[in-house]
Amino acid sequence: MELIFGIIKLIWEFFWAIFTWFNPKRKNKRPISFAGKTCRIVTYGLNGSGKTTIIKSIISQERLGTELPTSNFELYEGDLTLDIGRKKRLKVIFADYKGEKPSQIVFSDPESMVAPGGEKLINALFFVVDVIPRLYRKGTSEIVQDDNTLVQWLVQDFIGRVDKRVAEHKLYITKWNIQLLFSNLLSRHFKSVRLLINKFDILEEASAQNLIELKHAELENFARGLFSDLEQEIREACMANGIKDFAVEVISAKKDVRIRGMFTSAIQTYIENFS
Ligand SMILES: Nc1nc2c(ncn2[C@@H]2O[C@H](COP(=O)(O)OP(=O)(O)OP(=O)(O)O)[C@@H](O)[C@H]2O)c(=O)[nH]1
Ligand SMILES: [Mg+2]
Repeated sequence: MELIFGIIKLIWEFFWAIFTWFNPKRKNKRPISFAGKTCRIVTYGLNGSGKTTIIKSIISQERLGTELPTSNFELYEGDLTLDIGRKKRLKVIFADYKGEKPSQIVFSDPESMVAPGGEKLINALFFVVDVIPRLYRKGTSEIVQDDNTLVQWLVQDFIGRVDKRVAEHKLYITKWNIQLLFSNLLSRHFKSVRLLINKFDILEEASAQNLIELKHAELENFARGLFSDLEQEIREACMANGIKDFAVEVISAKKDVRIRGMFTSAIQTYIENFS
């Protein structure tokens, strides 16, 4: 039975190829067929930068408890419906490395990210940075959840605290770490890289309350400017490794701002492979 279906599929592909060859205008209308395909994404960034929040806001799904090869990372899996002209379903797997030791990402390859022969299957890499660290209530291990408290804390010494956090990211995501990461993830599947500047809502809130001198229209440039040298390092690494799809996005994972658009753009190259 499978053989018959295989032959029918081949015949169909053959005639479709001839049809589209003589009808270039119709070529773009061919349905995208990545049913059964899986997009694999790795997140990389300092602890507290928002990697898990970004993943959860994309897939809106609780953590899978089934595949945890080591304690270094967690895997999240989701079936997404994308609106790309027409609605399409896609499976996505995120490898969420805890932002403690860069070596974890290099030496720990979950099975679902590697083909049986050892070929890496990762399609995209998200670097995640932010402007404010995870805060704990004084003298406790209780995490501050209230965003207004975060805003108030940040504006007490806005430039000093933002600069300190940005410097931490730059110590964590160095030119050499980027190279190490790329050499570890590189394969014919690896096509897209993003630098995600997260927690933009904190800057927006500080500006809205007139707690900082930046106007709303200036905020995005300000956020990008903080990481411009990191952006350049990543861009150069992409060029050196033949990765054409690199972009910077200023987002707010917790508020689900620009997340879906960012994600759709980040997997566009992956989707095109199946067009
Ligand atoms: N205000 C605000 N807070 C955010 C945003 N994204 C994440 N957070 C908060 O930042 C903290 C850290 O987020 P996580 O998603 O746990 O960060 P992580 O990068 O996974 O951290 P590790 O697992 O320790 O590496 C949490 O308290 C989140 O609620 C955001 O866009 N805005
Ligand atoms: Mg996390």
